[in-house]
Amino acid sequence: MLRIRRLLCENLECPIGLATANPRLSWRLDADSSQPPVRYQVKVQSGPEAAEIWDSGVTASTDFSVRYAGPVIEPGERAWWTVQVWDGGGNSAISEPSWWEPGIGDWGGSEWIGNSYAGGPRSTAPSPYLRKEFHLGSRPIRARLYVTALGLVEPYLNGKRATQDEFFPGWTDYRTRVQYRGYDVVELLNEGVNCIGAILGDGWYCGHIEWRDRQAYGLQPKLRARLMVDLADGSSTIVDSDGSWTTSFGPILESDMMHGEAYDARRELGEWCSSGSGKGWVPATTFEETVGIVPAPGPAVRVIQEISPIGPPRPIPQWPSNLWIFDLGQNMVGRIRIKVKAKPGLTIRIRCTEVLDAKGNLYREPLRTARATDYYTCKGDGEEIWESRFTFHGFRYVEIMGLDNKTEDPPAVDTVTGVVLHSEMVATGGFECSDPLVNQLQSNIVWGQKGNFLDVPTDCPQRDERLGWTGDAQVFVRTAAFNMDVAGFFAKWTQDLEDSQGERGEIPPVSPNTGVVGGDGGPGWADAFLVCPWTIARVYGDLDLLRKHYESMKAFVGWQEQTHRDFVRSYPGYPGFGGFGDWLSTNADTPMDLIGTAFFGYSADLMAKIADTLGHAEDAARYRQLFADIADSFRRHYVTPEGDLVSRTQTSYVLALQFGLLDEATVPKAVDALVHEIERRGDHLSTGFLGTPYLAHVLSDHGRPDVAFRLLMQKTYPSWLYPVTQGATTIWERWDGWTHDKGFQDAGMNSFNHYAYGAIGHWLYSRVAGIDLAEGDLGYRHLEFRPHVGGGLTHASAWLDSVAGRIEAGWRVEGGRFHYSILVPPPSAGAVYLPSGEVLQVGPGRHELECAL
Ligand code: RAM
Repeated sequence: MLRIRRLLCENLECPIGLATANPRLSWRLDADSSQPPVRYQVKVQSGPEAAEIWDSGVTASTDFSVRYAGPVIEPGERAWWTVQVWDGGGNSAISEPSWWEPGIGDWGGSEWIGNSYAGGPRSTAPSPYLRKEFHLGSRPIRARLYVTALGLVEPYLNGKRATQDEFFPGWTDYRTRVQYRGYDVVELLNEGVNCIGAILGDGWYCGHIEWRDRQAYGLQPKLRARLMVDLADGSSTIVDSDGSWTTSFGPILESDMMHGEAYDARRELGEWCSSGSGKGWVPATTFEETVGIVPAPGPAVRVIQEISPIGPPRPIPQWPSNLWIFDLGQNMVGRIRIKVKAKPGLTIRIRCTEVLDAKGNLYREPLRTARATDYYTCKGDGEEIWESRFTFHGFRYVEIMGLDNKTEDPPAVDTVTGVVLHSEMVATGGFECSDPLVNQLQSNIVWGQKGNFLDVPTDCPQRDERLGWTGDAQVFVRTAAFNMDVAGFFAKWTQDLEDSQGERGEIPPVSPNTGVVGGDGGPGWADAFLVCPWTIARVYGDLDLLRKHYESMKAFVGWQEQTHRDFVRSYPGYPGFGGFGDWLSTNADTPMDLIGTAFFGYSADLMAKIADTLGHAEDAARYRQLFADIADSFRRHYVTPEGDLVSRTQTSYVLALQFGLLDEATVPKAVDALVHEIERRGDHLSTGFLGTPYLAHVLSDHGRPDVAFRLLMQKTYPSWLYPVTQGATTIWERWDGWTHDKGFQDAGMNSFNHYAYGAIGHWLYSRVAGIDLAEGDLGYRHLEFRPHVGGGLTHASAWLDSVAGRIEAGWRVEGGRFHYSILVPPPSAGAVYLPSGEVLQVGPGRHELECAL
């Protein structure tokens, strides 16, 4: 049986607003036969029942995508499409219809509008409300709201939210571009008087970002909107944001991403977005802005799930009323919803942290200047349910102040709910094994991803930072692409990277650029500009991202070509940034220039592969030569005549081996030296952000999976499982964020939700369970199954809904024999590297294999 699921248009489900008139339409197959797809046909119509406007024709191909090449679709018109697929066994399936709509290029008479009051760099302003009434002469039959904001916006029509998107329109460098989306809002409109409204928030645009004052990009939030309505009488109406709108402040006294939201329910505006309301509102202010408005290429942020406290709250006795601490049992990112009953005018203070201190109080120091505090002032008219709108926190523990419950009468468990928010990404993979601590590690990795993929990939979600740190993202992207479908998410962020590129080609340490942390990000950070899109292209088989950014990627390598000295990067006096080194390594400093040169080699190698993939043979040859020159230089500078490295840190060996910088004779020596260095530390790693992601790979790929497993199963720090043994539910920034002997690490930098070290997830999927892409493969057509047994595990398995279809790999050890069950999707084939050393070629379908151990 063949079934088609998930129809995507440019990585999005049913988008309204696209940057191209010829979008790439793609589909995913479920197949329980092993017959590969052999033909497809995509048909596009102007309505579910309407005439056909384009037909790809029956195309002999195993591809899962095609670029639309039909007539131009006009804004507001919906192109409906279906795909039919035939497999080699004569089965065929037709998809359910899906659709897309182009956006608008022309924002007509709409203007940027907002409230004139902006607060200052250190004083916040309330969140403005905006509204306008308009009349529709007959029944609306089609209506689209195109909307964006500098800041954040929650758009309304006739008192109802026009979308469930959150933190919209996300974070871009607002000096360059801001994203918009279109929404189908016909159901929200009616004949006669209607009202359009919006609530604006500061967001990344003018609230606090990182550790700086407010107003990094602009002074106050602004709305831009176009509502286009077709009516039953054949006429149409456009409602633009302009000076005819009115504005007022309401209950949101302040809302800041770092500091929290203050809401006075007594100031609620009632039915502010319905006809006849809005008395006393003042005209909106119009603003001139030059920012480019572009369709959002990635998924929207949504409420994804809710978490209830694991038990009744614990009191912290205090006069005049107790504090109550709720434990959600999971470190999470999002909002706090409260349900309270209190006197009018009573203010509830809601604070949160990731961890508690030794006395059981909130441990707030690691938040640095982020107050992460919400205030809710009650109306006092019965049960009140509230959650913030424009702020998010990273937390497990929630402290409520203001309730007058006595110690023996705690507030109900459902006084607090954790509302999890992140960019909407479908779960595509899972890993599970016989060790509960490793399973918890996998869960922590996934929660690190949930917590830090809120429109941009951030280092951490809680303290006054939350930046798109390039290094962190590049080490984690491969793991992320196992756990969830991140194609759209990284397509968007790759654009952010390009936007932040400097004139000389350099890529900064954070993106979007905040204007402060600019310049060159240095080795292992700036390289995200190659690593991320290359990873996305490999995993999703989509070359468009590479094509789109190819010239800018070349410019990035060009900058390194201009600044090296004898192919060494980050030498003393280097004109760029020497780098952050092997950030947060443990008593093991790897020289900057060694790291720099290794990453320069990696860049050249990636660029050669990218050029090859895109068919730019000359470029590819040039980059291959560059790689050879760098590797040669690396050997001259960093390999001793005896064949050891001049720097004997684990990271030095790991980078040299991982990036293929050593000659054949040196490789075994480097592996031995690496193992020796690990054993010298009692089977502990000393690697930081740059060495850790490759450490286990290097060991298992050079015949020492045993050592990799010893590191994986290590329970004393530094190790992956140490935090797990301490009850961690997310990945910590530091191996020793908290230890029995020393307590908490330096509060100046001690996040408990930092996904970087979660990059071990890639190894769990690809070297423990064994699912990986073969070298040179795009989109899981050529698989490699490389299961490794060790660590006392008796079974391990993983699944992946790849673009080629479902892949599974699971093993168990029984009576000294290794049993391996794998599923290869219909269009793919693979090689299985059994632990016995045997290599088998497999085709589509389920295979049960076994060997002696
Ligand atoms: C820290 C960030 C991030 C890291 C940089 C170098 O402040 O949290 O994880 O990439 O520094």
